[in-house]
Amino acid sequence: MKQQLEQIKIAATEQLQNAETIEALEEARIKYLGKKGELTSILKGMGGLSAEERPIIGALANEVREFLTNAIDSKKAEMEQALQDEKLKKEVIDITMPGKRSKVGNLHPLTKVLDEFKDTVIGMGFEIAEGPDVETDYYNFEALNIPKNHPARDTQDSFYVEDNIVLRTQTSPMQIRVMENKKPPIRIIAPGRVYRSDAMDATHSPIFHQIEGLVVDKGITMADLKGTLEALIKSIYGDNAKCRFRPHHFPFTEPSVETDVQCFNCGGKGCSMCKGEGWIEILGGGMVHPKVLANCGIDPEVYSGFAFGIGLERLVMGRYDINDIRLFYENDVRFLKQF
Ligand code: 2NM
Repeated sequence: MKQQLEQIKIAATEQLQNAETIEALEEARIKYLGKKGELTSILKGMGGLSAEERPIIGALANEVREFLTNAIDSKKAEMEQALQDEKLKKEVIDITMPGKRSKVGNLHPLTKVLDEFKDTVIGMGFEIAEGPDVETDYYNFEALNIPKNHPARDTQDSFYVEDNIVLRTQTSPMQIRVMENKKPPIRIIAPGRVYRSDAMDATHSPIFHQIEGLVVDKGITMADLKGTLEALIKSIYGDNAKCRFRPHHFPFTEPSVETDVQCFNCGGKGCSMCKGEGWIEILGGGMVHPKVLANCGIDPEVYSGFAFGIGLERLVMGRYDINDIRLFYENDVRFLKQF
């Protein structure tokens, strides 16, 4: 038995020396020290030894077990340390390397141009008024002097939620609310989504954005309207931009105008962008109809005002040479990241 133990010690030592992985070490541990291991079975067989032999073999067996246990543990610790060192070496961080720039998005072109527009009019003393997309018939039509038989009121042209509830077709209902609640002087713009039952194509969308402006005070005239709109157009298209005013009709303004900007593509000569006209229509406006002022409790004998409305999409399309309105709503990053 003594010989057996010494052989185990030699064989185990050799196996440990050859072990190159933690798994191989574990294998050796099981082989010699495990429940069914070689050393363990010798210890189990000690019952058959004589009283003199038992303590001697027992001591030797313990010594071998301790020797192997220590050898395995220390080799295992060495291997773990080596693995850890290697890992640390591999994972070393080179702090001099350039950082990875994370991809940040950018503002939607509609938002960008609207923000610029807001900055400009805030500089002119306007405030921003925002309100609900869902309106009553009264605020969307009646208060604005839009007659009962007007085509805009038709269910063919507007989206009705219920009999008297409609998705706003312009942002002017917001201006009615402001006029009802605030005494002049009033200087506001009302930007936001508007809804019209149009078929989608390259230049039409049932949902688009409008910016409407409103100024009410004593002594406001057509000259204020022209001066303000000209200043706005120059802020959008540059100081050399030329504009012209043509007579028009809106139910809520009298007199009313449509305003064109000289084609920024051809300089007025006529091209595909302005369809040979030399001018591009960009906004409508006029002097607020006395009935509209009266509807809001503002005395038209004392006060007067002007208002205007601009389609945001049309503005941005002209500015960035975008030829299809649908691009705004598709959220294709290839489009969005260009601005
Ligand atoms: C336009 C054109 C002309 C307009 C009128 C009003 C209000 F509320 F004062 F009556 N707000 N906006 C107006 C006038 C809007 O959009 C093309």
